[in-house]
Amino acid sequence: DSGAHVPALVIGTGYGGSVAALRLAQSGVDVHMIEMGMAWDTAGPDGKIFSNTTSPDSRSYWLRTRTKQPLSNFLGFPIDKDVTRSTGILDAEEFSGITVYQGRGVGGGSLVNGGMAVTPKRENFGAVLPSVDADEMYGIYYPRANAGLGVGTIDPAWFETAACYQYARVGRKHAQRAGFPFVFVPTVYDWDYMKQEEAGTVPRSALAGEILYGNNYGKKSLQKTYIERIRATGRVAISPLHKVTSVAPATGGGYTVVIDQIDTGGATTATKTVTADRVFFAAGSVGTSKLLVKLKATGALPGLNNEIGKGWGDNGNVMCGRANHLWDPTGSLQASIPTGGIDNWAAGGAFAEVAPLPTGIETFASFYLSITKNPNRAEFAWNAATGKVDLNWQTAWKQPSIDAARTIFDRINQKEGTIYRTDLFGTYKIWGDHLTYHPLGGAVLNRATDNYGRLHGYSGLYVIDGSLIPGNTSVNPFVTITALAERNIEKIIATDL
Ligand code: FAE
Repeated sequence: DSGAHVPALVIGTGYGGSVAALRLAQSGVDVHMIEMGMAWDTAGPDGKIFSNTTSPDSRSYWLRTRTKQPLSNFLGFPIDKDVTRSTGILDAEEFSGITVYQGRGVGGGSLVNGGMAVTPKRENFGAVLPSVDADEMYGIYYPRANAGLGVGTIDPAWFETAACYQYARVGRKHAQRAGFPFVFVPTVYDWDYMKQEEAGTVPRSALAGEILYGNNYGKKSLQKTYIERIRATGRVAISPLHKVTSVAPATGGGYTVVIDQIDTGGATTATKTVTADRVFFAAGSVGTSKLLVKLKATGALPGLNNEIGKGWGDNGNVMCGRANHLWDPTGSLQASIPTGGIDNWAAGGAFAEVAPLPTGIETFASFYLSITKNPNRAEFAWNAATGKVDLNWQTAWKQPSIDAARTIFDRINQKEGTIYRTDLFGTYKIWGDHLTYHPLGGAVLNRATDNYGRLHGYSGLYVIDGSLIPGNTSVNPFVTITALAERNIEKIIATDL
């Protein structure tokens, strides 16, 4: 309520925010979490909380009148369709040179993501977070994060026979024939549930293609892990459909936080002001960066340093498809949770996940999301004329990612005598180089903040999400975001409270 005072306010309910809220509450601190998206705890008219990938409705996109699917075309035809504008689950946020996909709602990105839960190889960690003690991370915080998230690996015997992973077995065969190691990718899917999905004894979610607009059953999103434990503490209030617009020092100590309550059409219905002793920025790389850049430029937090908004990267995301021969079908039933990848990081700077194309029909296509070593970094800046924050990423900056991905797929195509698909991202376009699922950076650890996420210039203000990570993690990022948050909040609780 307006006028309230809270000891700790957390902006956002994704990985960083959930770790912060849980550990603060467990140490006896009352916490209020503010989330701009919906609660996602109530079934719609079809009896399900989330809408299906093949029939997106008002629940699917964040304030859009038309879907903006990552794969925009199929066999040359555009596949986007009109939807009712609402505070849906997937935000396709457009900046000048890149579309950044993000989850909206209680659970943040865990609501929409592929569930791939990957710890970087230790030899790569020095480049991921150079100022962080690797022994501590691999000895304590990565294990803690993996346990808290419920990470598990597919039963290798089941993988060999399950029809829904034929696409992954074909991906493995092609990788290995070209001389690349294929590795299983751990996930947060409930593998016993998926076995039952395949057996037809439970309602399907991964096997019904559910992913981008939410997963109704088998995926352990944060709602089923950290947030369930947060609720059990009884010390945390969560306010969905509330958006933080300002944080500024309060007279008499602490911070004044301004919050817009919005309706499902996106309109502001009330503006509330609360004070908080401590504020944790966990609005995601884009959300936190946009807030901090605006607050620094407009005079609410003028003492933030010049690293704010800098060091942003796309984790080198690039997608592509290959056209297989008719003797290499990838299956009409494809599990939406990828479970294997091709590792050419050391030699070629690319880690390619073998991804599903869950269209329900045989496509003879292999599809991949590659994470690549891309050195380009963009910067967020306040645009006084529009009253918005811009990002100066350029489309051409994906070229190093394309080059890295080609170290894998040119060789596979040569070996198999196959070609790239050109119909998935437009007409005659091979590379999905217009987007990222993995925004990282903008308030980088040990630059915009100290080595534990304390913002320089303001005691009691912290960053605890993907904006701390300088642009690249060599694998999918959420385990690293969670582990870093576990490390930082432990130090903050021990020394600041
Ligand atoms: P995040 O989870 O984005 O949470 C931030 C929250 O803050 C969101 O709920 C926002 O709605 C909320 N928020 C933003 N601004 C405000 C504001 N002003 N006031 C109140 N609330 C606000 O941040 N990663 C993997 O590791 N494996 C995968 O398989 C994978 N697949 C992905 C697939 C898709 C389609 C997408 C979009 C992402 C995927 N990711 C994956 C990335 C992963 O979900 C992402 O790195 C994390 O969710 C980022 O965590 P944060 O805590 O930084």
